[in-house]
This record gives sequence, structure tokens and C-alpha cells, in this order.
Amino acid sequence: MTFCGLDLAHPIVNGSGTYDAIAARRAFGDALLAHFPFSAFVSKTITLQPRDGNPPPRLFETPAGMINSIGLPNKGLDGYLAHDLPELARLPVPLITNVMGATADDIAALVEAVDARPEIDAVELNVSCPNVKTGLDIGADPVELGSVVARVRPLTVKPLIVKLTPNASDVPAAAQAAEAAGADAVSLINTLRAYAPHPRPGAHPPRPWLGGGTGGLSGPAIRAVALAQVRAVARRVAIPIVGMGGVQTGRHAAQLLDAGATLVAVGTESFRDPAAGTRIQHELHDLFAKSGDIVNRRGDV
Ligand code: RRO
Repeated sequence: MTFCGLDLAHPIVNGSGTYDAIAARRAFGDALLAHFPFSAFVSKTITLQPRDGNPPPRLFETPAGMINSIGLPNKGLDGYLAHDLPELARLPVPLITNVMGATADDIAALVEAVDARPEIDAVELNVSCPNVKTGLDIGADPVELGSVVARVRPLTVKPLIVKLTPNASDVPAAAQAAEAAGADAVSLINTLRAYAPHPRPGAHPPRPWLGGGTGGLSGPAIRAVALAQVRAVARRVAIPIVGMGGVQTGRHAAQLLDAGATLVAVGTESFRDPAAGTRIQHELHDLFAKSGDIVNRRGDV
């Protein structure tokens, strides 16, 4: 199949930040390259400057999901290019680098740097980041999102995927703004803003459990939200959609394809099972084989 001009073996990719391919290579050796679980690899989000991330605790388990407050720890652009990129370039699949910035200038610098590296096949723009001036998530305001995408669009010839935030009043409007400004695809959903209270209630003032205060909810708990948002976005844009949110089985992946996604990303499930991508792809394949020919609705396969 093709996605934004990339040849992919199947529609299952990873959600940014949910699979450490470098650590997996260390753990599984060359077997990982022979049986890589995804048809493209999406990097963890990088920023211009290195970041330590949030203080611990960074994770909280809920009855059907996980809340993370990782806070973007990363080596920064230079560290990524020098240390991670040579290793990621050895993966047997196309590489999508995910970037985030708090200003349009930062995002532009990241996109230009990524554009200059032939090892990188596409850029994913994470817009779940507060603008340093307005304090609002860049991706939550369609006007601001459109202006950021329009600013960076001319800076790269690589496919530009905009990873939308689900924490917005009108996600389809944000998707439309991204499309109108030249995005080649949108991906959704990122995590839903969530709060994990401290296990000992009654403190004054009440304390959060997570070091970062609030976090993002992922896993099966958000699957129905993902389906609704992907479906609503698919009705409003013509560009392809990378759908994600609580996918644990091939059936869940098929449901997102039915909702209008072209690719499906696996995220939280990979923490339980690093081979989940392979399993889900096989389950999806078997489902398709049984039902004849479930081609995705955009005819992009
Ligand atoms: O690093 C994080 O805490 C994080 C990011 Br950048 C994101 O986009 N989504 C998320 O759930 N966590």
C-alpha cells in the first residue's frame, strides 16, 4: 500500500513515543530487523533543545488505560541527529520523525533540519504543545494551527503529517485547517488530558500523583473517543488519516479503518507486548482474508 507516497507493507505503525526501537534492537538483536512490528517507525517527539522531562511519578494505571506525564524528555535536535538517527536509519521501514515546538520559529527550525536528512522519510508535527505566548495548545485553535502549518509547509518536500490534539472543542475544524494549510495527512488521537489523584486523599492542598500535575490518558479507555474523532475528521478532510487510540486487536484496527483511517497506530498495547504490532497486523490480515476485500474507504491501498 502507499501512504503519502511512501510504500508500506501493511497499515500498522506505532504511535509516537510508545515504542523505543533502539532499546528493542538492543534487547532482540537482528531478529527485530527481520520481524519489525510496524510498516513505518514514528520517532518519539523531539524538540530543538534537550529536555529532562517531568519529575516522577510519570505513569498511573487506570482501570482501562494509562495516564502518562512524561514531559517530552529528549536529546534535542542535535542529539537526535547525532545519536538516534544513525540507529533509526538502520530499521527496515520508513522513518517518520515527530517534532514539537512552542513557537512557529522553533517548529520551522526543526522541520528544516529534518528536511535536510535523507534518512528521514516524513515529518509528524505534534501540536499538543502550549504556545509560549498564548498558553493555548497550538493544535486546539484552528486559526493558529493553520498559520503554523502554512509557515512550515514550504520548508520541506517530505510528507507532513499533523498529529492533532483531541483536547479541543472542534477537532474536525483543526483537521480542516491543517489540510487547507498544506498538511499531507493528519494523525489522531493523542492522549486525553487526565488527572491522577494522590492515593492518600484529604491532604491540604490536595496533591496530584503525577510529578507533572496532569497527564494524558491512553489505552482501551479512549478507543470509543478515537473512533468518534477519526470518523468526524474523515467526513471533513480528503487527506489520509493515521488513526489511533486503544487499539489492542486486529478487529480494533479494522474499526478505525472503517471509521476512515488509512493507517492505524498501536501505542499503549506495545507496553504490554512489544510484538503487538505484528500480532495486530496478522489479525487484521486474517480478518480481511475472511471478509473478502475490506479496502479502506479512501481507496489508498
Ligand atoms: O512526552 C509526553 O509527556 C507526551 C507527549 Br509529547 C504527547 O504528545 N502525548 C503524551 O501523551 N505524552
